[in-house]
Amino acid sequence: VSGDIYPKLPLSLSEYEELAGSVLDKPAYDYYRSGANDEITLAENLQAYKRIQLYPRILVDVEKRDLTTTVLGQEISMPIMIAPTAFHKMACPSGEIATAQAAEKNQTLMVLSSLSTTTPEEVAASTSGPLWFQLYIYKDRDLTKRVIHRVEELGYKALCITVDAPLLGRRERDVRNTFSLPKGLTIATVGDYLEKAMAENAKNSSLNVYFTNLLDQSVTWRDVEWIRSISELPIILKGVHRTDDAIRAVEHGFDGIVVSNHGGRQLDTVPATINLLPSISDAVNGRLEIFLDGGIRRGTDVIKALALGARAVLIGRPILWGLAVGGYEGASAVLRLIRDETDLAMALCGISNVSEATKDLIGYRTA
Ligand code: FNR
Ligand code: LAC
Repeated sequence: VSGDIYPKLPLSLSEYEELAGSVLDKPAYDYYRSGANDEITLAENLQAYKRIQLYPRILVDVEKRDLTTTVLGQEISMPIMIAPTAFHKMACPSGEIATAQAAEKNQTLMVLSSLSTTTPEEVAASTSGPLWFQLYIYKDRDLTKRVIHRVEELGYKALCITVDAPLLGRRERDVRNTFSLPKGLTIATVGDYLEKAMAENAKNSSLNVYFTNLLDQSVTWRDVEWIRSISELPIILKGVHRTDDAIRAVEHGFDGIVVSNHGGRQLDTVPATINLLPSISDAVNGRLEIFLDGGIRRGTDVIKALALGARAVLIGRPILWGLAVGGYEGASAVLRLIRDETDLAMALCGISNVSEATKDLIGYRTA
């Protein structure tokens, strides 16, 4: 019997990417997949996991496995969350609502991007699952404050301030495509603010205009302190690369950090996040929660990140591939797939609980 008569459901997150590439418009696919410049970090985020080896424990009772964990006190069914990514309506018509509902279905948490194509109100109304809000700091501090208070009132449970993007990295495909939001879509959080900025636009991508015109390139630790002073919400800094910055985040009393290089989209040639994690984890020594994103594509990647000190990981692009392939169903299937892979990897590692993923499971391939 020919295999062709069976529907070919993707079997891995990378097969979701392949399929997404065949259904998305080129500018959208390029925007989603690109990294900055030579895309060295983009590749490195994936390669690094291939150099890390696992040393499973034998003869452990793994009949019952528990993937649940907590992030900033919030229980989730697995140590995998949805990273904030822009413009979900480019992937499917219901956009961020499909994503939020996929998160809820899989009992995990979504971080809504500041560059959402759906308002934070609509997203909050569409789910009873936990949401965090990813914040970019605008030059206009009143606008910043209004956004924070809006999401606070809507019940978002934490602010995730992205600190690796004073300007946008240069993704050369987007420049070539003069990437901009397709007609009819807006950055729903700020609405007409963007339209004004775009009116002054010449070429380039509207996204670059957004960054350069609206976002504040002068942001320092003082400004994130200011945000803490005006909000009751826990605050996480996303985009930490260095141990000294991680320690500073502890000293400033922040609740968490995301070890992240923005999926290789900002400064090219920074290391894979998984390689930064061990020393950051040692330096922080449990004083705040450490999350990690960038290149997580397999259940074994999740185990490696946990073993090296992450409390949970986030996935970015794979959710977009799921949305492109099948909207809510596709994003749900992606979460389910990585969950199942993680569960199987746990069993095969000889661990029955996420807290048992410890450093002794890890080795490094030298060649
Ligand atoms: C992002 N990322 C991102 N981060 C953020 O803080 N705010 C944002 O609006 C976006 N937008 C965005 C769009 C797209 C298309 C991508 C691919 C990424 C970065 C994101 O949160 C995360 O750090 C990476 O996506 C993680 O890497 P992987 O899982 O995509 O390899
Ligand atoms: C990006 C911005 C929006 O990575 O964070 O495209």
